[in-house]
Amino acid sequence: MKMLAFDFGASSGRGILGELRDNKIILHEVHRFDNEPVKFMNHIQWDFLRLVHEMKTCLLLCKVNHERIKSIGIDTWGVDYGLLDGDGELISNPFHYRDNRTDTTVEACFKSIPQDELINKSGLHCNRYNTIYQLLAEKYSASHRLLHAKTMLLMPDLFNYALTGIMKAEYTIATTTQLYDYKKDDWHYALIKRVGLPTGLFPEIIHPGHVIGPVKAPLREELHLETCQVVSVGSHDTSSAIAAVPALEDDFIFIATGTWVMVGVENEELLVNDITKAYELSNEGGVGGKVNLLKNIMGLWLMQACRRQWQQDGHAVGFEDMVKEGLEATTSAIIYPDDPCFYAPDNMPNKIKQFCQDTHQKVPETFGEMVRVIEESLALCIKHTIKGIEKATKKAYNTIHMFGGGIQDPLFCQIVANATGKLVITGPKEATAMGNILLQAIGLGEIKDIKEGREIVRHSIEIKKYIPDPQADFREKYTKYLTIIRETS
Ligand code: LRH
Repeated sequence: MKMLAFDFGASSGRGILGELRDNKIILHEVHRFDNEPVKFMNHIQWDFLRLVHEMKTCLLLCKVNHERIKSIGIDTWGVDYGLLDGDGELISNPFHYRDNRTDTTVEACFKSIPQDELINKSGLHCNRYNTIYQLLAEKYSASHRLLHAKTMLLMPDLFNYALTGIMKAEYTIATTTQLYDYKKDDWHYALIKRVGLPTGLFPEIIHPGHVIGPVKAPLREELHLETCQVVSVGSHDTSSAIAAVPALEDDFIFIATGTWVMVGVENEELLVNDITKAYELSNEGGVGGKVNLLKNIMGLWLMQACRRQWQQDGHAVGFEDMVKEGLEATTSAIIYPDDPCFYAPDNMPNKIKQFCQDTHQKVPETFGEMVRVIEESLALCIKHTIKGIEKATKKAYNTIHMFGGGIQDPLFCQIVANATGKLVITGPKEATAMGNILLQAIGLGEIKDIKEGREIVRHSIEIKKYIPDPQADFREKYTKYLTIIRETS
């Protein structure tokens, strides 16, 4: 019997079967699908029913292949949610965090609670996409969805509900809302009241490794499934991925790479001070009782959005071509990857060119130069964030563990090693699915804890090392990066 991980990312999703055998974790991808948001009437929303359909397709594929599933775990990207009415029906498709409805609600929120106090209370940097600002957008919207809403379920909780009919809020994903109270391990009801949101919306919080309940009977009958339990994992994809870091040591820097790049460390508890605020660090719920101190950086989204634009312009360019061209190119230009101008999906190459022009730099012209600008700027942002983390935690870290889809780009891994001057250890590529499976195994009592899980990962994957190239000198570029962030913020 195997465990099934559903890992929904912001551009694609996967259903992956996993099993533990001979102290190894073995994964088998059953189904991969696109997760394309839909722009309709000026808003960007997720096609939730399509995603449920993909989940059912995956379960049917398992059936056809005679796979027996003992449990299912679901993880997704952070912050987004669906609202359910009193009958438990979904009121609308969930909105995409890149939708522009939070353009004004961040400032509106700070009128109820000053930014600094909000950070102190929630432990999170005020990212414009956090759930709190999205819920405030609901409150001010003429659609009055909040008036009809009885329950808010974050995306993984919504999928768990679709499978089991049970409404719970998993801890790691709840912490991405900016409405969670670390002191009480509960929703921050005082904060919720203070910003004028209904306190009844928020379901009971559960932790990773908790058996939520069986797949509900009608769905089992529809799909001819045997009884199978749904287990809460690190429902926030970042937290599941960190569970699968093949680290021996307790103190390491992690870099989760994908649409977003998350750079951080695992701490025992919440850490909020002037340094964490200056470096825009957030405390997000981790697995095994940890709190991840990290910065969410715009990430490979910049590459994905460039590629989309180039394809629309008639160039059949794939990621491998981009990496190849980047290897051969050089650039002196640098962007601040987290600049708000790069947030929305429209014409990314033009926006990057505009940024370089506005900051009086040489504008990248070729695909290769563009790739260099993106990857070197991301690496400099990572370097800066690590400096902030080291100052905030008063620790020095020697090793970086890098995992997720971005490690398929050796150019990026080497640039990160060169820019930070630290050893970069890569793997696993499918860290999120692996962490998801490990947390199911913990929930089912098959392995003891995260430490044991990480040892299993070490036995199971090929680890690659990138040593900083002593010839690569990023000092001048880092000074330029610091000037750019000063001038553009
Ligand atoms: C990465 C991620 C990140 C942010 C974003 C919206 O997948 O979860 O941590 O919350 O999605």
